[in-house]
Amino acid sequence: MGNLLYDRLFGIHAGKETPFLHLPNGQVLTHSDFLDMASRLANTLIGFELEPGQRVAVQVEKSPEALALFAACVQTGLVFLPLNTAYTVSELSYFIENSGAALVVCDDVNRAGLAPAAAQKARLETLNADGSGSLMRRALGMLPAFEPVNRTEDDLAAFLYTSGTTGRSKGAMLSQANLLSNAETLVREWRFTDDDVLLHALPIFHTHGLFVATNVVLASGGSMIFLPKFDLDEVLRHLPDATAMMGVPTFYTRLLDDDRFTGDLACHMRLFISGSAPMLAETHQQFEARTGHRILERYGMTETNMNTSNPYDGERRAGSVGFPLPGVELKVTDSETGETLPQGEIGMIEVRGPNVFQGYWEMPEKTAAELREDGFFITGDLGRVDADGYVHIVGRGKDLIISGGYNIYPKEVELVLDDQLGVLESAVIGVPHPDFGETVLGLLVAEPNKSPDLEAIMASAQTQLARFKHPRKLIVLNELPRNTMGKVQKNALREAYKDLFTED
Ligand code: MCA
Ligand code: AMP
Repeated sequence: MGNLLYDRLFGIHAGKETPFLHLPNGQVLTHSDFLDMASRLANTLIGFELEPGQRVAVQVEKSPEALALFAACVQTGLVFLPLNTAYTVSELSYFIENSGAALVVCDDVNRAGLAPAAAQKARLETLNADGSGSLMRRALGMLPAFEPVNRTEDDLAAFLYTSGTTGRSKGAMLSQANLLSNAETLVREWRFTDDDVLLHALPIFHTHGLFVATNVVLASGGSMIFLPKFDLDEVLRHLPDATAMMGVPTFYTRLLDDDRFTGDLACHMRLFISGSAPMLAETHQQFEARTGHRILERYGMTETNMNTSNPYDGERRAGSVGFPLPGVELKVTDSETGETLPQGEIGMIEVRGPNVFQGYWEMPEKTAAELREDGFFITGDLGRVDADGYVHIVGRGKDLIISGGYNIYPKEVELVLDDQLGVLESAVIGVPHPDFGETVLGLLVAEPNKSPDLEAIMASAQTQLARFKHPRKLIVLNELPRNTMGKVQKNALREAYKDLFTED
């Protein structure tokens, strides 16, 4: 039967002494070095007597070892569950519990905090940014060879948690075929080859940095300049050695805000790709004026990997996310009836294809609400298809904020704010922000004759919510605007505060 995902992403590089990871300290790991590391880890995982299909929850800093752990999970048939390093212990406890993870891997500094959550059922190992920790200590004593466990294409390879409108995160189940089909399509569409060197400054706990960036490089046999995070100085320093870069719009606006980012510095590059959040047409135009490059914008989701992309050869249209990828069907429907709308009209974007996930872990009702029986996934994004077939995202049917490429569901933040002393109710909205695109604004109504302590509220939010979800500002209002049905009019609030962070 074999293990196709392993074979096509990793196995094909066995024995290859060409570079895979260029690290900022000058060290280079070849494909062969990387596979040795992955195999040692695979032997370690098997030694823990884990069974294929069990989940491995991983909250660690970006490192070659962290990436090798993904490869080791594919090799052993374990389901890789990467988690944002910004998540608090309270958020992590939910993911560990909900996924029923059999193994939790975290940084040594978080070990004590996570021990109670893991204690019930999961084994706890550590992996630190420098590769130290209990997991690699064990792996170093293992053989650098491992025969991949048999898996079918429908077997699960990863869970990625994505928040929901009710405030409860859902585990999106991704199969081997979901990941592989998308990676191979993107290699072809974006013309990646083994000559490419990708400047990789994204986190590797989300679709963008892991399944788009890393898998595309693995499937094409190229290499990556593997930076721990987006640091402007480091990105500028390494740009001359790269051929391609992928990033969220914030990467591009930060580059444009710096005079050191010149046309000369970018002229040798083959490709700049943007996604995860809307890129302003203005950014697209400024980038072209500065560098002569038209950024290639694409559109995806955790549940679907990539759905659409601007063309490599044809016109890359500012403000558009391009065409459906080969194999992906896209339609625009009436949100109420589900009927397909005439071309050009705005409606709900739905997609179907080998990229679409298998459902939400142990949430059949939520799966049924978003994934139709005929295979179309209801994205929650509102869009239209123009006369030339380009897809435009014009808004969101879901109450979602995207800050610097990270998603925040207002409900989750509202639940925390509503709980605070002196707070009667709250509304959380996204407002424009010059650096992050959007940012979180919390609007509070006080209980009668109370004045909430805003500093204490922020401090309390810190213990419960990841930093990127924190309201950048809290404002106390007399009341929230409501429609005749009693529903809070978030559009009116967004309009009222739209200039809060963008006015000079
Ligand atoms: C960091 N902070 C943030 C964010 N990132 N706050 C809001 N939104 C954020 N995105 C916090 C920091 O903790 C810090 O807190 C303060 O804001 C300022 O940090 P700064 O140094 O400016 O931030 P940074 O560390 O430079 O990070 C900004 C970033 C990063 C480079 C834009 O957020 C990033 O790499 N984003 C990429 C996210 C991504 O990969 N998304 C893909 C999701 P304090 O002030 O307290 O120190 S996958 C997806 O969406 C789909 C599938 C798709 O289509 O790709
Ligand atoms: P996530 O849940 O992190 O996978 O985020 C997916 C969401 O990000 C999509 O549903 C869109 O709302 C948004 N998104 C991703 N790429 C783009 C893009 N190029 N333009 C606009 N929105 C995007």
